[in-house]
Amino acid sequence: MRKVLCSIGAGPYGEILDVSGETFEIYARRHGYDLDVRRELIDPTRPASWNKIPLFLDLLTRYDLVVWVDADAAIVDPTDDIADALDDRDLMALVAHEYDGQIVPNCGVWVLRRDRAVRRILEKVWTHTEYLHHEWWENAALLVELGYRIEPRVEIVRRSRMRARVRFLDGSWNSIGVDPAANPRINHYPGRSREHRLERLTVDAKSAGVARDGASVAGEERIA
Ligand SMILES: [Mn+2]
Repeated sequence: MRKVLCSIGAGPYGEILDVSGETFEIYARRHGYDLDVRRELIDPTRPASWNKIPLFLDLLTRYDLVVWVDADAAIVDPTDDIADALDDRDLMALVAHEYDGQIVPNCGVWVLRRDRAVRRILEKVWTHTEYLHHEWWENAALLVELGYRIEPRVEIVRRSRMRARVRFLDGSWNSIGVDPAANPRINHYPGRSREHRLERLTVDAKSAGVARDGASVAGEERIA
């Protein structure tokens, strides 16, 4: 199976990706992924977050499995391959975060299998220009395509064949501040300042590097 781990960090996100990307390299090497890390937007007419969609459409012509990790996220525990969390029937995988009485699938970590239905939903997501500048960007469009409404709160309102084929992953694969995992595999910092992200990702990258080398990490370098 041809697998690729991808991310985009353009402009001010380049510096963030420099840090998180170290952890992507460790993971890719360990689990036999190609690494496709972009420094430029594919469609600069759209907000950065949307650019993962054309990247997926391109990569899915060459790879059987695409794993996306946001530039503002670090793989802190590379022990397991996220691909192993999918059953044969699963076409995509996401973490759904629980907060404010809602359960919200999040595109910060997104696994996609090569399949016509996956290509179709990506193409439909791309057409939702009403969410171009929504605070959740393409994540809002994906939710709608998966049968959710997003206003006034996120909830399922329609049946969706694709939703039935989405594997909702353990929260450790996309641990965020409002819904933190006890033992994160990926730490993600949505909506945080550049300074906060750089600071936390730097600590994460250090601990990921140490985990690779099998050495112990000094207590003060760890985030509790
Ligand atoms: Mn993010």
